[in-house]
Amino acid sequence: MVPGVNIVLLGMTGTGKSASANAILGRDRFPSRASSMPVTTEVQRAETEVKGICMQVIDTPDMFDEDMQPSLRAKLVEDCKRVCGSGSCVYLLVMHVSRFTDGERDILTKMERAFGRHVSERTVVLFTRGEDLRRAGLSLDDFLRSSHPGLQKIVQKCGNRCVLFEKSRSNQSQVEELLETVSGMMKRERVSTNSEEGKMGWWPGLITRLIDLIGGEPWPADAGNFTPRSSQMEKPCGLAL
Ligand SMILES: Nc1nc2c(ncn2[C@@H]2O[C@H](COP(=O)(O)OP(=O)(O)OP(=O)(O)O)[C@@H](O)[C@H]2O)c(=O)[nH]1
Ligand SMILES: [Mg+2]
Repeated sequence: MVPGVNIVLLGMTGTGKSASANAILGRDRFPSRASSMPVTTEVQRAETEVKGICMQVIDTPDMFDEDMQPSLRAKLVEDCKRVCGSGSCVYLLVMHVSRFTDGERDILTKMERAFGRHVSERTVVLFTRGEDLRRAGLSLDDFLRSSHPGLQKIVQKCGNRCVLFEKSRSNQSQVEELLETVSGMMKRERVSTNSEEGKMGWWPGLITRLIDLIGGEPWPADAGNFTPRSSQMEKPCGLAL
């Protein structure tokens, strides 16, 4: 197995981070439910493998909640970084299409504070509740064109990388779209000679493998259904490329 990439899900409570993480994993690994209180309270991780690439999916609580104690936020950010280890990270900013809230206006600034000023270059905006758009006869592009300027700014800053998830759609096809977006993002980063990890040497190798493996072959029928061996569950994906 080729060691791997960290997929970190971030966003406000109730946006569907855990549901989306489960869709990526192809199994109900993380609790996800309707609730007036935050459901996820700790950073949690699980692994999956797609075409030989180990992906560590990292689900997080809403760590950008204004009411959260700064010390707790700092702990969650540290937990997240520790779980990621030295592995490459892709961030999914999870938002739902039904509302753009005040707390989300400066979410990228908060993400930059927590994970570094280049975080938006590695972020894909993942919109949930795609069925709400479908029912209204709107495409994601239609939605974005008429969306709040603050949301448009976030999407632009993330290189216009967006995907739409919905509960009733096949996980496989939406996860495939997501991974295509991720591999496109990594491809662009490969041509950038300024990337910090590029200078470290392992990032280009991983990107090449991701592009070759994800982009080059048809999607396997069992994608997302990988059940990690217990030893793999214990240790985060390394980067011994
Ligand atoms: N209809 C619909 N419901 C969704 C979708 N995605 C998530 N949900 C629902 O939204 C609710 C909240 O989802 P969670 O995955 O628990 O949200 P979360 O972001 O992990 O929330 P916290 O753990 O509290 O931060 C659940 O009832 C999900 O089933 C979607 O695409 N469509
Ligand atoms: Mg959750």
